[in-house]
Amino acid sequence: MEERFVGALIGTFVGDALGMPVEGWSWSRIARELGEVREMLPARLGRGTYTDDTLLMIALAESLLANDGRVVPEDLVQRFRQVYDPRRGFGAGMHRLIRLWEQGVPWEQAARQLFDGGSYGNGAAMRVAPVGVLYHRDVRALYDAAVLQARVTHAHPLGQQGAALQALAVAQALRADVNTFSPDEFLEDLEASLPASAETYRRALMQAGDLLDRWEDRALIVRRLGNRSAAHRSVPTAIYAFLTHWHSFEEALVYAVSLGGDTDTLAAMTGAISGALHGVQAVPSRWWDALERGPRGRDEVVTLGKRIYELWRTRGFGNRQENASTSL
Ligand code: RVK
Ligand code: MG
Ligand code: MG
Repeated sequence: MEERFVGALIGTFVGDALGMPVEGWSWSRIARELGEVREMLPARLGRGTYTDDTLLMIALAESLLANDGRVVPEDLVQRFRQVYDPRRGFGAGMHRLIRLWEQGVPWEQAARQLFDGGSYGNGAAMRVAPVGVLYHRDVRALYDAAVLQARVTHAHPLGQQGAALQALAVAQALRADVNTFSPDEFLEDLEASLPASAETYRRALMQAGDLLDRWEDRALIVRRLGNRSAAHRSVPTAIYAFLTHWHSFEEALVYAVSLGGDTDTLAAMTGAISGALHGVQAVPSRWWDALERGPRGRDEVVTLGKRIYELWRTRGFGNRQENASTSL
């Protein structure tokens, strides 16, 4: 179990690092110029370095640990500000939020000022793995915690529901038995966990189910499920990449990157789910060796995963959050 907690966090990191060098490339350009991405490629900050996906996941994990497992929006704001580093490729919304927070704008108000009705980017989903593992035994509490951590940056319901769906997928993979795993059952259970309001995601998951044997037709998958940074056009895609390659952490990530577009985030989300199923030992050693170390590096992420596991084990997580909201 501890290896699977760590696997979800490290899975985010590995996917982020693997996908980042080709972020923004089309699937056809990746196919034409590289064939596939199966190795950690050279990158601006070095091979195996991560971007905002992992940095914000680390901040969320640290915040949960500092607050006894609860999501505390004001604490998250402080930690997001502390880790913010423009070299790590943040989304446009995040750059603006940092400035609004600096000006003293309260977090709920600041998040509503982004785009039209708040961001529906995948930024709240890409970082959510720590919530998925900590709350994996209580779907209601998990949903509320995932939504609350999303609201800090993503005021649009699609951004919040996407984060909740990704957390549900991580939790379900953590609970699954690899020996009896069934992609169809996984999808059915996931759909059943969604509230009625998450209609966009329910439809996307049904679509993903219909396409399970069509994964080699990348043009079709990208057209139907999406590969950009809108949450509803990437979270279902990441779940799809996991499901069509559920037997192998490596194959799932290589496939997620092969879809092009928001490759670091697609692979980070696929990696979190696959890592929760297979555990950290499923990370190929050549990828493991390449991962960035030092402050907030690989070994610290492992420690965070272990500490969240300890928190879950000793505190028996499953209690409802007091200040949670299901008003989507
Ligand atoms: C750079 C219209 C909207 C929207 C709305 C679009 C990093 C915008 C990570 C926006 C991830 C983008 C990604 C991402 C994480 C969102 N109307 N368009 N209401 N809401 N968008 O900026 O943290 O890569 O084009 O809030 O969610 O690796 O720029 O950032 O790939 O989605 O950024 O949303 O993104 P943001 P985020
Ligand atoms: Mg990124
Ligand atoms: Mg990205």
